[in-house]
Amino acid sequence: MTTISGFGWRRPAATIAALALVLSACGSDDNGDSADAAPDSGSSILADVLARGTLNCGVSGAAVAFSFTQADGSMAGIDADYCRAVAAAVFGDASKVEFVSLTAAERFTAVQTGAVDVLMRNTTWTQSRDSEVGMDFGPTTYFDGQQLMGRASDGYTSASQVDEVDGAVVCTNAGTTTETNIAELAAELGINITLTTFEDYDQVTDSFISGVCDVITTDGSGLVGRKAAQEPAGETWVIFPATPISKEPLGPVYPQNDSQWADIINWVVYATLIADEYGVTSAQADAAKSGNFGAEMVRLMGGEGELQTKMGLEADAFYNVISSVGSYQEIWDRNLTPVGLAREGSANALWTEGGLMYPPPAR
Ligand SMILES: N[C@@H](CCC(=O)N[C@@H](CS)C(=O)NCC(=O)O)C(=O)O
Repeated sequence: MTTISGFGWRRPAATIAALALVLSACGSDDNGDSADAAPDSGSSILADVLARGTLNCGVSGAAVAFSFTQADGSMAGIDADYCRAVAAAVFGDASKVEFVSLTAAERFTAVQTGAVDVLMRNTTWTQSRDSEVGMDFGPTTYFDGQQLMGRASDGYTSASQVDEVDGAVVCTNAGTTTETNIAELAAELGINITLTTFEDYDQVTDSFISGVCDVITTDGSGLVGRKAAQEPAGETWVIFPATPISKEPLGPVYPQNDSQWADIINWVVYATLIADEYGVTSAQADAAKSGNFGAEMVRLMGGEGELQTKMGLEADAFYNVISSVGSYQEIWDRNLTPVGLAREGSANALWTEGGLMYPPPAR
């Protein structure tokens, strides 16, 4: 049998107050279908964002390498950089982002109510979230998969299998695909685990370090990040099984039924991938605009045949994205390489290199 218990820890009220609304109490509802205040389907989020002068971008703030609040208060990570990329496209200024820190369980309400214009918070695209919750999903920015992490001193190795956690206290955060995946798998394998959920992943790793949790589980990238940041000296944390137990395609989420806004978010992501296809870096954005990398990059950078104005942006919107935030590879190198996440040979490689990253053509 799988038992589930929840801890009532919440983020400081000040963080949430920035939303200027009361977000739902959390629980473990993966679908987040408690909100019914979907934005007017006729509204233009782009017009609202331009009038406001900043992009409200939902992030975690506690997800190492994805969106992690630095000592100086700035936000670092691949998700944070995609917030900046959208701001660069909309305003020509990557700094015009208001980062809104959200727990996993809070995030969907924030999208549904329009408290954030876009959510970049290691969020998995699932059928229930896409169809039932009043949200739309953009292109995957990181193909992930769920794994577990235990202590080598408890006998876990990188070759360990999930049935080895029989009898263990397994911890994760509430409101995630993670908790439903592991509960379902434990039942299928016929093993007994005590599944304990916390509001925030800081609580999960703290409880792992203190010994309350025998094993923790989340997206593999999150485990790699936490291991890099928090593994105590003299202890070895082991990630297993080698093949993840689930598919976790992570990417942007935005309020549904605003086609223009969806196009903008989607093509910001594609622009970083197309630049990557041509090997164009931020330092080469001017050369790309001048034609050194061919006609598709000229269009994308705002030159002849540009298509950005058709989606309500300035012609040089994606030039601003690439010159200030960079290509997908540069975003990867800045955020994911330092914690040891390798792109080569993974699903996150370009399609030309055996991966799944396949942006549509800019024409
Ligand atoms: N991808 C999964 C899990 C997302 C998730 O919450 N991941 C953890 C581990 S990387 C996290 O973001 N922790 C940071 C936090 O709780 O703020 C989902 O969409 O449900």
